[in-house]
Amino acid sequence: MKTVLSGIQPSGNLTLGNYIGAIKNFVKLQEAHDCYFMVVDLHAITVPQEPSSLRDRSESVAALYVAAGIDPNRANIFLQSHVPQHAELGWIMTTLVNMGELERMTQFKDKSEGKDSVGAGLFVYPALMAADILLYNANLVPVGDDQKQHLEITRDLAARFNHRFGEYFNVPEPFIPEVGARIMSLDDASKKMSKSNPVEGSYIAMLDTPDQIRKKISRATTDSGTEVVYDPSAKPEVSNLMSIYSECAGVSLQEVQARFEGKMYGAFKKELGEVVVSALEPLQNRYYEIRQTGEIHDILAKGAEQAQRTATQVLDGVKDKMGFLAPR
Ligand code: AQP
Repeated sequence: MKTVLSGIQPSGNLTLGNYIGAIKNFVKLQEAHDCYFMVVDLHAITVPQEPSSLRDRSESVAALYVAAGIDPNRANIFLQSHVPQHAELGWIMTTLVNMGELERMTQFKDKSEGKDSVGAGLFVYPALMAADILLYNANLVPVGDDQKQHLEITRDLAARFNHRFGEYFNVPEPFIPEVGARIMSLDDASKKMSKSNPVEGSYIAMLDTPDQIRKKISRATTDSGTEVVYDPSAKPEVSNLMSIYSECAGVSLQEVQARFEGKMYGAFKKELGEVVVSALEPLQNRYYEIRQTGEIHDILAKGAEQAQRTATQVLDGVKDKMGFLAPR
């Protein structure tokens, strides 16, 4: 059975982009794989976080996983900081990665742009991400399009380690969905929808109320045309909304186009609002139940315990291969 690993940062309110590009695939993958789904809180602190919101959001992301259909009896759900081996292997990977490789990362360029002071953690983020994946010897990593470059570094580091110290790691493959790998911002289709965007109207949060969802969609930027046609280069905004429709209603893009032939943007947006509300409502109800019962803490404790078992074994092997003297 193949091992799958992925994670989401508790760095804001999870968006429809995180749901479509990541969580929906996690749910599918758990059926036939050995899965590790983390809340990557150590990654979240690469940009400043307010302690009480970090705590609340970490619990919230884990509860959203379960509410969306990740079954804690099938997949390991845990917080990255509950498995200290991530930080330790992260350091080891930092010593294997080159500055030049890190300098090429577009996420670093985007997130550091215009800032006077940027933490070194943001720069070495890909080394920690490589550690996350290699710690479980994962074969498959479900990610959105935006994480492809980081996964490429992970593959290089796995191969570099194997070359230098002897065959040990699997070289992991990305698992990128064909539709929905990059859901774009509602106010600017040249940027991806992002939970840390300060403009609230730019994203739909998984926990937005029905009214907020309808309002945000009705205000989403569209071109001056009228036809609901899928053409990402000529009509990026409408095409993005069509991808959202397709993913939330479970129909193909061709079908979306056929449904709205001869109709105007207004009618399309109105129906899209309802489709998104219907997709998120059951998940939201389940989410609030989970938060109330507090069951998530037991789920996280069990997930961390299982994850630590594998992580300890893999990390011990790494240290042995590298020549660390084992404690007696
Ligand atoms: N807009 C998106 N479309 C498709 N997939 C997306 N993902 C994120 N945004 C989109 C996927 O969600 C997973 C978790 O992402 P992350 O929390 O590690 O950070 P990110 O990729 O940087 O996502 P955000 O929402 O933009 O977070 P912030 O604003 O905190 O940086 C990944 O699999 C990602 O591909």
